[in-house]
Amino acid sequence: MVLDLLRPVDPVVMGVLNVTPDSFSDGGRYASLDAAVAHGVEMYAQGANIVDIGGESTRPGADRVDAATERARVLPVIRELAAAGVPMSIDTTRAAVADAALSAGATVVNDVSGGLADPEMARVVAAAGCPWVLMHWRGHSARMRDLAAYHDVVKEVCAELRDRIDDAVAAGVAAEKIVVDPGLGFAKTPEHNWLLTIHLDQVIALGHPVLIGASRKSYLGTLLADRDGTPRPVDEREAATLATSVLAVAAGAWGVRVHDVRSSVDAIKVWRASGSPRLAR
Ligand code: PMM
Repeated sequence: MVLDLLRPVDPVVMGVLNVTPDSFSDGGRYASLDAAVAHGVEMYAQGANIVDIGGESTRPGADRVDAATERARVLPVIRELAAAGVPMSIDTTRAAVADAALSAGATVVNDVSGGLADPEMARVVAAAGCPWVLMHWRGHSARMRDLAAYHDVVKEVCAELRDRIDDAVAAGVAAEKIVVDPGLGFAKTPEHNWLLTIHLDQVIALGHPVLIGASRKSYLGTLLADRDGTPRPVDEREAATLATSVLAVAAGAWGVRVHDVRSSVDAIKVWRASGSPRLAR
């Protein structure tokens, strides 16, 4: 299953399930166990290849929660979704949370810090032998806005991702288990996000599957602002999100991380049916 996930015939759709009171788009919606499990099952039924479970908000400016709180949020959901046969990744920067989540039934670690936040993470992932999503990151959410300074954002993001890959491999993680993600919205201005989108080929040239997380992010709200300059609300960015999904997979991304699974799955099916080449991996 895990190897299939890393060598897909079709692009991978990762459905977002934040079990948090304060995530920017779905915060509070799936805070109860029943609601979270039902939503995970629903996304899987809609065609998600994997459901990404997060217990700590990474929205810009968010405060951290402690590890015990994060664990208590995600583990019951992971246990129930594992029993229901739903493949899951754990969205965490903490090795102890990742370790517990893998024991509870998650099979992939999605680390928005790319291994930087917790020096123990590489050891946990290497021991588990599981896929590891390394996202480009420069610091925790509270400081993120101050860290969005680049001379050449595409070159710097690629170089920093290369360092993350090299560190992971040096720590014993198999190179073929590594997925990279340019981290749209993380220490990035809207312009940085668009430059990374335009030059996605350079991220792909790192030689690893590339995951893109554009779903409902604030740069889409900025793009879609009304005549007064008021950003489009979070839950009205879906059409723009599915456009980003199609653009990402057409450019060669391995997968997309989205809140509304059905619309991206449908859009990717249209892209495939219209003669797009199979991913050559
Ligand atoms: N974005 C968020 C959280 N986790 N993980 C990866 N790999 N890539 C992302 O872009 C990403 C992520 C923030 O979005 P959310 O608050 O809606 O989960």
